[in-house]
Amino acid sequence: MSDRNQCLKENFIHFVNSYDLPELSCQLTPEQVGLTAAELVDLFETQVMSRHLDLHSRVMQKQGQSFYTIGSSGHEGNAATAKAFRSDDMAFLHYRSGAFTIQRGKQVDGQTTLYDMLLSFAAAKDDPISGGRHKVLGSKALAIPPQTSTIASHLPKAMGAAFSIGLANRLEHQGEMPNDSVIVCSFGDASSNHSTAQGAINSAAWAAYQSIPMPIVFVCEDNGIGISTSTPTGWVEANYKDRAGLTYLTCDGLNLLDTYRVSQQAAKIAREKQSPVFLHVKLIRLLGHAGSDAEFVYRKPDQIVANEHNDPLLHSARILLENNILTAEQIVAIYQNIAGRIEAIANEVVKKPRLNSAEEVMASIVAHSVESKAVVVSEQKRQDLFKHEKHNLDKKQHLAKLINWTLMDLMAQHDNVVMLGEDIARKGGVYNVTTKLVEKFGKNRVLNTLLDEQSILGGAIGLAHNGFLPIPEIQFLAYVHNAEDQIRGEAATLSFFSKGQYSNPMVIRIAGLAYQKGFGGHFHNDNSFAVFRDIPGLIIACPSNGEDAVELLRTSVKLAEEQQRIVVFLEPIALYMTKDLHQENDGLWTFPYQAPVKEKVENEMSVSVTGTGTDLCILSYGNGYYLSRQAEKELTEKGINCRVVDLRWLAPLDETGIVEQVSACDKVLIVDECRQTGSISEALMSLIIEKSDAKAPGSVQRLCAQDSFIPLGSAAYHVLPSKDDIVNLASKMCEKV
Ligand SMILES: Cc1ncc(C[n+]2csc(CCOP(=O)(O)OP(=O)(O)O)c2C)c(N)n1
Ligand SMILES: [Mg+2]
Repeated sequence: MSDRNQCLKENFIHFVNSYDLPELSCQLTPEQVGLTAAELVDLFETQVMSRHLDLHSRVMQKQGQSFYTIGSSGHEGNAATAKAFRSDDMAFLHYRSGAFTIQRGKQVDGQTTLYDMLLSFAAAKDDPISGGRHKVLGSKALAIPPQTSTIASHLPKAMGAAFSIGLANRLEHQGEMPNDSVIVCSFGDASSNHSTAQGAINSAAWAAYQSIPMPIVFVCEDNGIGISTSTPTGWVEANYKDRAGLTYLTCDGLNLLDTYRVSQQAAKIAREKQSPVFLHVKLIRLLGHAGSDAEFVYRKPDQIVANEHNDPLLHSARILLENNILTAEQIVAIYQNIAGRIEAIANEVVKKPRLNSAEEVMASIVAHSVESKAVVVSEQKRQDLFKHEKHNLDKKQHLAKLINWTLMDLMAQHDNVVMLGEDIARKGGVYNVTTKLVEKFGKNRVLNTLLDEQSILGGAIGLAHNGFLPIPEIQFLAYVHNAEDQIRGEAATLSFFSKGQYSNPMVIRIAGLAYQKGFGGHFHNDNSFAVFRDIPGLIIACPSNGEDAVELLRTSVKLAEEQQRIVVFLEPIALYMTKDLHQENDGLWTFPYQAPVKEKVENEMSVSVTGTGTDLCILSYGNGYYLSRQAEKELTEKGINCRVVDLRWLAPLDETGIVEQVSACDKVLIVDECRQTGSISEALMSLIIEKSDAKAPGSVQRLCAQDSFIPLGSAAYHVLPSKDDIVNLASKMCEKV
């Protein structure tokens, strides 16, 4: 087929000049929807700008100057949606929201939105939102956090952000978002089927059904197709029209007046009733899915031509002509002038430098540091807080209790900390780790969520957008996998794609790893956290004992707060209630609770070491460390002098500390309770080979779990490293069998 870019560009002028314009779906006048003539012209200009950005980005791509041409053509009516919202209503946008972004740019003084967007198209370093890292729609000044192009993955955080507005009001929290703001988020019709979209919309409705404020408008931009797959006629409406807790509105997205009218209604319901709205906007997609998409493969030529004749810009031209606001000549002049203007800006931006070193690219993986807002809690207040434990506070405790007390203190020190998860409130979690927190801090700070990990993690991102410091909990490690993209694709990339302007700090508590007695199966004993290990910037902490847990959890919250980091705090379930190390009642795995002190700890993310032996260095963490400590005793009795290193921080590894310990010993045994494949043992092996003095062959060995899932009951121990396995292998390595 002929170059549709060029056809679309020229046809507009031809159709306007010949008054060959599509029928309007309704006979609204600008006055009826509250728009002046000037405002309507302004919206039309926005549409034209968005269109020429699309058209020109394809020209740029052909010249090797633009790298991602997914556009907004057919969706330009979202200019009117933008106008129906305030510029401080945070917007999480679909990738076809060029016109929305431009229109919002006009609502805020001093913006150079076209220039900025073209910088982004050209991947120029000066692109103010991503610094040349991606073509993303976004702007800090416009309250548009940038989105990745993973469809629907931004809906859970939009839901969380909406929830955070009501929460901030209830807690009198001074956040980033005004108390009376609403959240707007948009997505496509095919995306509305995604479990992530379904989950987020369901969560919003679930909250609204219980009268929990949820000021959000879900804008479904329904162009009837997802890449090449048609959405069944009427499906979106049938699917969303009668959902409990959700108001369904619909409009003709090709008609600016109707879109503005209904978008205003949607914004009003969300703002005044604080309840969620599903705004179903019916429109079309022009120019294929993206520049690389050969639309003629799945759409007949006459369909393509008919679609182009239904161009929303032609609808707008008709409205302007019918209402005697502009003449055809004036419309064409606007169209051509804007084309020239965009070309001129594009010619400037392509001269701008791009990122040209790994250092530059990676500079925004971690956001900027901020001042801590932690308060010192008075002794009196602490006594009140721990009143129910006053007879136990000076006794040694196991891991679960010490985590619980640490959380108690942290919540008192940081009034923006909010915990959320399944069964964490009244029940106190499956293992009582969050027990009593809801009694002390109330149900607005310790939230029982619905059963949806995507909503828990995405919800946490949304809370963080509004200045909260969330501590979401995932009940079992295996249950993070259905929602991992919220960490991997969303939370972890936000700073990267926003040049550090947006961040979503949080500490994600996850109960996990194996060795649970009496509670089996691979879901409850999942021994793999490989999914987190390669996420740039992510921190992973894993305490093996209560004393370390206190320190690690405090440091995790500090890193989240001051460095805006995302921390995964992995809690070994099997050690929660463990009290003894070598024999019953020795109490060696219980520890005293130290009240928080303000002083800074020096090397906060370091390994810890037990023993000074030089025959063998055992590197381990979590349950493996506990077993290694048991083995250490037997090894010592056999005359093998070892030291046992607890990694504690699994990402980033304390490389210097590890190399120092390894270098002091003849042999190294890595004890890893996770699978041989994909476990941290692989990284440790590489580290030792790359960075420590060469060791003789065989002097560095791994003892890992088998590449198996964990079965029920005692069968589990066949695939997990045991104390005896450690003793046997270490003895063999040290030739003292
Ligand atoms: C999770 C995920 N799966 C698949 C894709 C690939 N993909 C990108 S856009 C798209 C179609 C989306 O269609 P729709 O939601 O209707 O939006 P439209 O492009 O039509 O505006 C698909 C399948 C993706 N980006 N993310
Ligand atoms: Mg679509």
